[in-house]
Amino acid sequence: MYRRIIGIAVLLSCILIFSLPIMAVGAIVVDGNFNDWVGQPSLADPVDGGFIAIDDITRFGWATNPNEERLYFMIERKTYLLHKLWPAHFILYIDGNDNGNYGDKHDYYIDIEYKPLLGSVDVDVYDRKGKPVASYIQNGGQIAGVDKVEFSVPMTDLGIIPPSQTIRMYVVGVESHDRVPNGGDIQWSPIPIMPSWLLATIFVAGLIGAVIILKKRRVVC
Ligand SMILES: [Ca+2]
Ligand SMILES: [Ca+2]
Ligand SMILES: [Ca+2]
Repeated sequence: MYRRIIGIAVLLSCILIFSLPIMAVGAIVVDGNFNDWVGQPSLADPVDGGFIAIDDITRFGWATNPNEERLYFMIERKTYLLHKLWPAHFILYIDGNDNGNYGDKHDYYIDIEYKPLLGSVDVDVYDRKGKPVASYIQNGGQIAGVDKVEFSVPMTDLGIIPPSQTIRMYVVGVESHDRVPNGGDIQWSPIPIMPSWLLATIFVAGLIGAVIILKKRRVVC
């Protein structure tokens, strides 16, 4: 029996080890610090526009936090001369029912404007007809080094019910018309990542369950 228990413990340990990269990624905080985006999914995009294309996107990232029904996003733009004077303005289109159509009742768009001189990010959610749904002002911009902006939106404001709902999305720079991805869209099932304490609980519960089952089998034999 002990060999079987050890075997199950090894199996559960392997599952835990494979989960470590996920666990190692910390929670996203909308604070203008971008270290929290290391290891999160993102899509790089080349510099496409000229000097006046002030919202040429170079990277787009997306994430969720454990036990939080919010979507987190990060947009990086090309850094320009005197960039503090230039607001970064983007539109993020959400296909809420994953049907490739962005114009039905499940679909939304998010207007994001980072104002470097004020240090604030205006985030406005609209339905597909342009009717305002929600509006927030967040502090998620960075103008030192590479220009980036981070922001979050409650899933409820986008009609998203986790964990089974898959969405599609793409983001556009308003002035440059730079689109990421260049063609098609990003498909995403925004499931809040399982926290480390829950994984550890599952590991212990699995081990106890295995011991109980094996002991019962031994009694029957
Ligand atoms: Ca942050
Ligand atoms: Ca680009
Ligand atoms: Ca749709």
